[in-house]
Amino acid sequence: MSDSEEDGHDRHMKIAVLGDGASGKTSLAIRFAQEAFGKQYKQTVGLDFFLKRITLPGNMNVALQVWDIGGQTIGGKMLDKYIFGAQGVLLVYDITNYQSFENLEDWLSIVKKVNEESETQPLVALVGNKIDLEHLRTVKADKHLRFCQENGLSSYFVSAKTGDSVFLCFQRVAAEILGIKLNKADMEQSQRVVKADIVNYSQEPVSRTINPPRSSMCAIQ
Ligand code: G3D
Ligand code: MG
Repeated sequence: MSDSEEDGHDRHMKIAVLGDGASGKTSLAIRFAQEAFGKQYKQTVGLDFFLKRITLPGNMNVALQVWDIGGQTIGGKMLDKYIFGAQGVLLVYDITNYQSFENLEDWLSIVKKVNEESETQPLVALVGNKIDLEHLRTVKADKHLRFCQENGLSSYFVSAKTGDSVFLCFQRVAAEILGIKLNKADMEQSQRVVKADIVNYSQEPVSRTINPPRSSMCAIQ
């Protein structure tokens, strides 16, 4: 990376991935950051985050810090810290598991509560995962869309397993947060080109991080 890019166009961003256990949060984070669908990856305990750089139009380099909630459930003690300061929140449910969709109200209300006193609200996106299992779908797309409309959420359907729309989802969320418009060509390209560096967080100067994580809570992937 050249000096000018460092100076002018680098952004850091925290994205928190929330939702019921087994909805595919860890799989999505791994698919995005490491371009893999993990067999060897264990059930998340505690909290992990992934850092990945992407480039948006205008040569904007964005380091996305993706926080994977791990085994936290609604009401978990660490949730507030985990959500706090995120510019983006992905609310993930499993399209084959109706309960995971019903619980979104609760997940969303936690996000609202955490941000009650802050001036800026995070961008929240609704992510229906496991679209490779369309034949097992129990949450109709119009329910998903209505929930988005009612709550002002961006809408995505993805599959961590096949990788369908995963990069696109993170890319569009980042672009929306930064107010960058993606054209069709940008989005089509992102469907094909999914290569980017995985950045080791410890090499990143803390001063450039918008929301430095409490390192004691984090496992670096
Ligand atoms: P979580 O982090 O939200 O708890 P995981 O969810 O990422 O651990 O995924 C839970 C299970 O769903 C895993 O299956 C994982 O392989 C599967 N899964 C995640 N995303 C997808 C997807 O897009 N399609 C399909 N078909 N399965 C997915 P196991 O069997 O390991 O429990
Ligand atoms: Mg997990």
